[in-house]
Amino acid sequence: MARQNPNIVVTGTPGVGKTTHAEQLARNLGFKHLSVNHIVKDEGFHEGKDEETGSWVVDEDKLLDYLEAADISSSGGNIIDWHACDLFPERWVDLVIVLRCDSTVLYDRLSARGYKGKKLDENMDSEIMQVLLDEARESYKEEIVVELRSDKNDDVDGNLERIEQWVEQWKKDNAA
Ligand code: DAT
Repeated sequence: MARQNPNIVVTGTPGVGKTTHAEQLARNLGFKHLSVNHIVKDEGFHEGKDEETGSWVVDEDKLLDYLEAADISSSGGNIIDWHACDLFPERWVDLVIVLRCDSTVLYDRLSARGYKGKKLDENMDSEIMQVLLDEARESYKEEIVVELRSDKNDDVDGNLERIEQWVEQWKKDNAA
């Protein structure tokens, strides 16, 4: 059966505002917020932390099995929040939001979070080189990938409004 609500991936470099957007979107829309970071940690879908970067080494097969079992594809109404997106099958995904942030703003956010050294440098490079945007464009159809700015609080309000309007339209277009 076709899903009644769209599934939305919110992606971008750490610190761009994925959690901020995903939490509010889920609340406003009555959707489920799937924080992949939390799932990986809580369910132990990792092989420890990378020594140099301090990031989890994720067991993607276990993660995908878990999401598959959660019936994402047919249930709909999920906001999947992660700093990667290429592993989610296209058939699960209706919209991919790639959040972008000015590099000086991101530097301050990541420093405030305690990132330093290689972990800080790698994430800064990733944002400057638009790695996540390219990954999203390579993995999904062009028309479902949307790049949004997340520098200021006002950006969040505008982005939420825009995404919520898109959801309304999706529901009209996909009404049974
Ligand atoms: P992510 O989940 O992508 O790692 P986050 O939502 O935890 O990012 O945000 C990181 C920090 O930046 C957090 O303190 C909230 C703040 N922030 C995020 N988006 C913002 C925005 N558009 N304007 C101002 N602050 C923002």
